[in-house]
Amino acid sequence: MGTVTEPGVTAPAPVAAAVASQPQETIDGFQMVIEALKLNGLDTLYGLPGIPITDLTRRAQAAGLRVLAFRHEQNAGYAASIAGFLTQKPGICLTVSAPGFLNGLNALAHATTNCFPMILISGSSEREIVDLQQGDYEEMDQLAVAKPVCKAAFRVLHADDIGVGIARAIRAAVSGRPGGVYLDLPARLFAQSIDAAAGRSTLIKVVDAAPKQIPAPEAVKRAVELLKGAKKPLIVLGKGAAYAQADADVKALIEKTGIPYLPMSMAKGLLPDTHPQCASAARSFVLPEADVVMLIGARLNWLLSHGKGKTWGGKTSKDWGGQKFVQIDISPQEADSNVRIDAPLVGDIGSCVSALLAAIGSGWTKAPSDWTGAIDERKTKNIAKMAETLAKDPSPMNFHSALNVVRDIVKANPDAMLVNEGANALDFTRSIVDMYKPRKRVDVGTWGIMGIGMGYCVAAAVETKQQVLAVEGDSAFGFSGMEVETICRYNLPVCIVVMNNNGVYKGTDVDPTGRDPAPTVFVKGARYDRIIEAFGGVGVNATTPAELRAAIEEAFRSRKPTLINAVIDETAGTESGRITSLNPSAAKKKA
Ligand SMILES: Cc1ncc(C[n+]2csc(CCOP(=O)(O)OP(=O)(O)O)c2C)c(N)n1
Ligand SMILES: [Mg+2]
Repeated sequence: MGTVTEPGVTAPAPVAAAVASQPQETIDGFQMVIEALKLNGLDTLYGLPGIPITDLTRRAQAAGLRVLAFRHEQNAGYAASIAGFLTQKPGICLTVSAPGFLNGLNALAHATTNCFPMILISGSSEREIVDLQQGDYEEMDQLAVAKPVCKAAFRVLHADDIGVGIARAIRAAVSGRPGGVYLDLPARLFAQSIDAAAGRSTLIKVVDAAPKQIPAPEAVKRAVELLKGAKKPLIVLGKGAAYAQADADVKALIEKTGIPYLPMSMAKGLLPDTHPQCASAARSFVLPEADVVMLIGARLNWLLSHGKGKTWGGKTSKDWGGQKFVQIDISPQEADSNVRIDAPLVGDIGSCVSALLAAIGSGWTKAPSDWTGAIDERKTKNIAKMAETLAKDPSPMNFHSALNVVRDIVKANPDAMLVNEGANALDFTRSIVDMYKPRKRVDVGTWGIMGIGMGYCVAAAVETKQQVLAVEGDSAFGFSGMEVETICRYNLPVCIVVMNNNGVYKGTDVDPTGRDPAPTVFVKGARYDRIIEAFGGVGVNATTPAELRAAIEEAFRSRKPTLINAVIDETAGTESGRITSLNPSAAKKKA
């Protein structure tokens, strides 16, 4: 290489002809990918090596990128997806071809469904062989398979198109409504050598990847008019509002209008859950009672009962309540997806909220006090009831007595990241554990998916550098449990609490024939804490709230990878947690 860049030093003179015939400095596909990512500030890869991307992981690490190598691609993918949510930059997941790609695909679909920016980069086999279906090593038409579950999918065949490929993937992932993007990089691409200067000149540093989208003034006016006439207004904050990082303006809008608000699960903490206008503790009162509801980055999907039915004061499950809706969303197609949206406000959440703030000005009459007073009354009653339940100290521990400990710890450590999955372990944590700061709670999201746990823990620790606390159902933990090795290997400050009730929802089911364990139960009295000990982490078995508290506090103090097996009464949970009614058999029983 030295002969090329410094011909005067190494090439003997006089040899003009020889110099001209020397090879020029070249750059290969691997290096182009690395430089394209770096140029765009994408400095962390979540992946799993193998043909054809092993050298990409090695060389990326050598080039100063952070490479987090997982034990299963699904977990790397979930890590990338939540990195996208936390940073507004696409999280990158890197996998091998066919099986590795398919393992990562679940996370790509999850990112798209949850509107998280993510790029799944998978190596793939030789196009000519794949397209003739001649049986290549790990043969699969990955681009075609990825398309239905992602926002956009691209394949790059020539090294001098890598810059464009990565720029397109970045723009697709973060602009408008964010989502998952697939980038197919065939093995042969990595080995291509092209002229270095010419190659580098094709790289693109993406300018303004997620341009602001300013709402139309008449749409702002329409929304303000609707809010102005409301007697019982309500704001619903979705995880889109958390993603937007418009925290100060969202807070100002809520406080200026005096409108009570409900945070969806991952919007908890956007304002502290203890905020006087937070209506979480009176959810079942405010939804049917409200007359005007403003959705900020929240979709009227199943998590909000589709905006209709009994939850919203409708007489039957299909009936609409009497609410009028304002909906702030970046996608113009979101409005009217489930019920009529009277005032759609299309734009990015930051721009929409600041436009509303400007339109409202200073003379706004706050939400009527008979409405806010009625909410406060319900809240006070429900909070007192909950305090009573939390104060109990049953033996064995139940979800409440264990989560009372988690609640105190999160209150004392508001910067810690909380990862949460399970059924009862999820629902009870969401309602019991108050959050105090934005984007500190990450969980199962739109699909109620199991398996995000350890991937989220890794990314939360890597991206935020904060202590991570994971509250995991014992079933939920099983989906990604092997990544405790990853957590130990990178020595991440992650404390995992496995809420061990011996099974899915409960540990009490039996096989009526007496032959096998019931499908919902696991080995009784399992010691999940011993898993992490195999990798040098700290394992603790906690049977009382006091033991649980001491163990979490020590984990936070030491910042050592820790897994606490919290022994929970196996009779304490309910079928499917809070969503029993979605169970076909449960519904039949009721009828
Ligand atoms: C990928 C995936 N598979 C299966 C399910 C169905 N499911 C919902 S909750 C759950 C596990 C609940 O058990 P656990 O995590 O132990 O929580 P618990 O209710 O016992 O606290 C399962 C398997 C799912 N949501 N996602
Ligand atoms: Mg369980």
